[in-house]
Amino acid sequence: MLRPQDTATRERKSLDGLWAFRLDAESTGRDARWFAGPLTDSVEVPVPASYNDIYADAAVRDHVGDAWYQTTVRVPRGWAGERIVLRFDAATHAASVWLGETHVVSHEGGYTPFEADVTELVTAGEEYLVTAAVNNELTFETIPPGYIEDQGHRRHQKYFHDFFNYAGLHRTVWLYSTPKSYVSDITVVTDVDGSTGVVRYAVEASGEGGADVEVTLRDAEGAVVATGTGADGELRVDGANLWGPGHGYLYELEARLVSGGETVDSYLQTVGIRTVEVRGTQFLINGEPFYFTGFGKHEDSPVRGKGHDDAYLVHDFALLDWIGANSFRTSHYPYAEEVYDYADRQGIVVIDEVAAVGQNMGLAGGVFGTQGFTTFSPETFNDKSQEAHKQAIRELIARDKNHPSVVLWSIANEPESDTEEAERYFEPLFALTRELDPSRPVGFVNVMLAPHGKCRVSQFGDVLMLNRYYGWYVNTGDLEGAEKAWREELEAWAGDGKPIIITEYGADTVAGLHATVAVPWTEEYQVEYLDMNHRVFDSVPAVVGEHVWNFADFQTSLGIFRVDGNKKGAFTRDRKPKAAAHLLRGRWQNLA
Ligand code: BDP
Repeated sequence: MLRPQDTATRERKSLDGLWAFRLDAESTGRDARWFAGPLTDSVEVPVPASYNDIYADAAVRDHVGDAWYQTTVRVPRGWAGERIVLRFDAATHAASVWLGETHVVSHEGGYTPFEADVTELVTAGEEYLVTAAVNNELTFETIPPGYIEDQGHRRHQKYFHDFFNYAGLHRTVWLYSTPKSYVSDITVVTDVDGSTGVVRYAVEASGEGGADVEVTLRDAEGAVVATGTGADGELRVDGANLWGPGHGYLYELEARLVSGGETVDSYLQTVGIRTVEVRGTQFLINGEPFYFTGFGKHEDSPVRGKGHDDAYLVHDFALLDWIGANSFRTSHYPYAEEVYDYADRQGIVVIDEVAAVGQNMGLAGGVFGTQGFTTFSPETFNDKSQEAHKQAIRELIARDKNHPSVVLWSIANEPESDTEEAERYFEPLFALTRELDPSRPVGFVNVMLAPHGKCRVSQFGDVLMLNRYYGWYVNTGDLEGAEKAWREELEAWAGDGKPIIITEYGADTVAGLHATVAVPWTEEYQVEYLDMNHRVFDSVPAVVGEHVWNFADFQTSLGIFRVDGNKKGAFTRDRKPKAAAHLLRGRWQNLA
């Protein structure tokens, strides 16, 4: 799905800013047609942002159900005769949208975009109400899952992951124009042949039709390096400047629809020429072994929650650079598209993950206090859940397929994976991912409860991604025992002959808490814990990457085992380094 752009033939208008906002705990707004006029009894809310932490109000923070957003938009005068589209970069977790009194689109899935063609509903120069009912409820049939507990005095959202269930309009909302004949999709897959870069493209056109496709590929200086005609084809670039880790070199593919010598539509797609391949126990980028250093991250910051923020984007990447990290995982959902664009330009490598986190009732029982469920059953994760999961994979790949930074798809985090039901549930999801994108490896993130020999899903992955907490959740405070147990398990996995990425290892650490003899929660313990892990990784050649959990401390749901959130960050929530950050900096700069 293409992002809105300003080009010679297109314009866009951001609807970000303060919108009217009203909670609807009783779910009366839809029947009462709150979209039909200005939202009464409303306050103002910033877009983009999560609404939860904006006000000093527990009812907002813990709200379950619809939250109504409304703004007005004037369609630019100059857009007469154009196709006009209303687009939400994300609404967490589901939304229904009206333009004036007309329902224009509904969408499920909190981290991928959706849009509505509103051409027939608007007149250029006129003003319209845009209303969205954004729903944050999680069920066994949503990705991620959860369930709602009716506690009499309130409905309480339970879920099986630790990060706080932030909700709202987390990303930009756009009104944009395209011509009536328009480029509706572009797919680019690259290859390298000697010193020649190969760019295979496919351009989809929609609308009135009758136009031919022409493409021009330009280098970073704007010089034309290749041209082509036809809806799909192959471009060759002699002496190509490859995209690679630390080298965010991008070409630009201009796709034009041309009719009678006139350009009808033009869309600009950045292209990084690179290859990705798994060979034996190696992960190769441009034919060179790549070792991932970095973090599992979260979209999380004070006040704005999961709202996208360019200041945090640039700052977080500056910290990745400072610490010597070359990559991160978008744990546990697709991030804002700005993040991938920036990663492309910065040469940062991304493991891109769907929002399938928490499909594990074994883990949920112990850690999240939500006992008594079976993971895969008609009442819990069933065919509808699987269909939602498939849709989440489709939308992820449709959105992110052209980013050179994305080198690996992660289709779930720590699901149950040691049962026959799990095997049956996941096999088709791997097949779907490969069918949608044969050009990238695919994997899922394995949990400690399904160790080597027990896991029945890792057989489907091109790589093994392991989250392990030896020395934290097990062998707590006993790093010697942890080291022994961890090495033993890792050596067993290495026998599978696939590359292994340690996608999580970490220890909760309160910044400023110290001890002479390292004990859990102190900065000293986090340092010794990481050191121990690194000794283990360095002794197993199949390990091709280490992602510390987490980049920064982040907010979690209430509970008795987190104090103001998850404290496994190398940085605090406000991005100050803990002692561990200096340790990592030494190691990763050395590895680089
Ligand atoms: C893992 C999860 C991650 C948690 C982490 C933790 O993948 O989302 O935050 O554990 O407990 O199970 O810190």
